[in-house]
Amino acid sequence: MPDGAIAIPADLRHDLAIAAVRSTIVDVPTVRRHKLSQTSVTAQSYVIVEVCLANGVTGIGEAATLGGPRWSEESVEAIKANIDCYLAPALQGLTADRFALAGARMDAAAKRNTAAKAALETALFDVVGKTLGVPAALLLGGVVRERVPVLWTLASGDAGQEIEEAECKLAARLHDTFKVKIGALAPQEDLARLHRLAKALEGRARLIVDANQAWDETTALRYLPGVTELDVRLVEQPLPAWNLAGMARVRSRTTVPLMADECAFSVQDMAAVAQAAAADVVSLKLVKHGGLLGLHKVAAVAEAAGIGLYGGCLLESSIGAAAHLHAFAGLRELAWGCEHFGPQILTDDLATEPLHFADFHVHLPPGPGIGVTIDRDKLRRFARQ
Ligand code: MUC
Ligand code: MG
Repeated sequence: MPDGAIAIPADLRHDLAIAAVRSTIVDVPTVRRHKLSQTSVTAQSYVIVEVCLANGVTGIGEAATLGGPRWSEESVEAIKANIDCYLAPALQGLTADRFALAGARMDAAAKRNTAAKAALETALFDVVGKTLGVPAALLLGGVVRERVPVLWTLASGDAGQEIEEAECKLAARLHDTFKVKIGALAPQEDLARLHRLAKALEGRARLIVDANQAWDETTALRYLPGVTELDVRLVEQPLPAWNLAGMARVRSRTTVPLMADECAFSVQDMAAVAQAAAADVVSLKLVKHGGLLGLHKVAAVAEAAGIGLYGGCLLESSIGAAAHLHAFAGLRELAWGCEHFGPQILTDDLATEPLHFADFHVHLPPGPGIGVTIDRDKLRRFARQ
């Protein structure tokens, strides 16, 4: 038995031996163009990771991207190459239950590459959960919540279309909070667009905005008072990720809470955001924190600094969204809800059973592991040739 291994029954240790790792790039169309300040997509590309054990059980994970290497530096082509050439080989000889050791081995094999690492760690939690018959959330410490309020993102850039879309989501009781992507238009155009949305939805829905790093400090100080007047509840990453001092100065001069997204990947990043007093809330995402364990560590650093928690996404399919819900399930607080609308913006689902959205919440999928199963026909259909 490897040194330091805990004494689990020999047959289970054999069962949990990692036999193979497979990675597949998939491209799934979206129902409409999704525009951010620095990219725009009409399809979502993921790397689906499968970890196969000696006992024949397979676990799944998903690495999401948004517009190739434009939201962050990872692209599906690079994610697949680094999984196949560096990260999967680093797991050789391990049993799938060695989550923390797997993370250490992957960190030794590759710097950052957090989306790739998160997909592999998710697959480990999924395959161990499916082998033991327990949910991943239980392996992480147990479930505090079985459902999370979930918002929808308005990102066509056309206020008329966005009002119509929001009305449909409200009528279906799917979403009553909307995140508006700003920064692709000139600030005054975005403010006019926000004004139309706020007026149309007044009293029936809440708005937050995400500039995806598009504004500089002067622009933020000039236009945030107008955003605040429209009762926008949260402003996400208005400044570039490197500018924590600027975020802190903007935060000290406006009343709307700021949320850290692209500036908060590692626990060290989170500590720096706290140290700089640069944000009131942080967006938690597996693609940033390298896995479920890393997400919980970043959440702990934020909690220690009195920074609120928000369940972020990168337009994951039901596979990646389920993984997030298992990570979010055990957080003591998740005061700002989540944004896992991804399965609904895709034209098709990669899981055999789509996630359950009802009463403005998304529900933790029941069942072992991450609670969902890959639909092999869809995996073949959307696999990149
Ligand atoms: C981001 O920056 O938040 C999350 C929702 C969305 O529309 O874009 C993503 C990325
Ligand atoms: Mg964001």
